[in-house]
Amino acid sequence: MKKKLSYQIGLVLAGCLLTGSVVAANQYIAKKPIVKNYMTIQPLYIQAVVMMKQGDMKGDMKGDMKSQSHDKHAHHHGKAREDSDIHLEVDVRTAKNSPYGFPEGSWMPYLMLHYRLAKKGSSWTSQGMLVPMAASDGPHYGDNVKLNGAGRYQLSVHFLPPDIPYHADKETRVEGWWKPFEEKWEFSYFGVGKKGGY
Ligand SMILES: [Cu+2]
Repeated sequence: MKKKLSYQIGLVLAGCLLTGSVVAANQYIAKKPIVKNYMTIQPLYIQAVVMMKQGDMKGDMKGDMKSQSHDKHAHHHGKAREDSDIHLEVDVRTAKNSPYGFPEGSWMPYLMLHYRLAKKGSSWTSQGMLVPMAASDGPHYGDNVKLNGAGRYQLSVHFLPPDIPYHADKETRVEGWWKPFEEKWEFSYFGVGKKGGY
């Protein structure tokens, strides 16, 4: 009886932990997705995640990332979850009537996204690449990111078009790629475990 009760309390506690800190809720950085070059673009963040690649050892990456010579690995998988505050994502999908040959609503692959973060009222900045990856909320460009505490941040993202061929003959041609461009957004971060933060 006693054992059963503590088991039930354990379950309730586990449930609280799950709903409190593990469930991913998107924090959208743009109030509305923007449409640029026939792409719908929405930056957002969730709690920092564990990322793996084919050939990685199964199991908890946490010990893995810390113990072995993982510096070169960390490069491939982005920042380790425990060294990060958020997982920054940019969702890029093909908009209506795209002349580039990608169907509406589909994830836009083969882009290169470089981000820069700056904390308002300070000299703190951080930058890196957002790399393509798969997740339950769909494929996206992203990486784990360490911020500089609660505050107001500016996010700049530089978009490079796909470096792949496109058909150019009269019968099957699509439009040549758009020129590189940059977009800026601002957002407030309230800190790990806070509403609007993680
Ligand atoms: Cu991701």
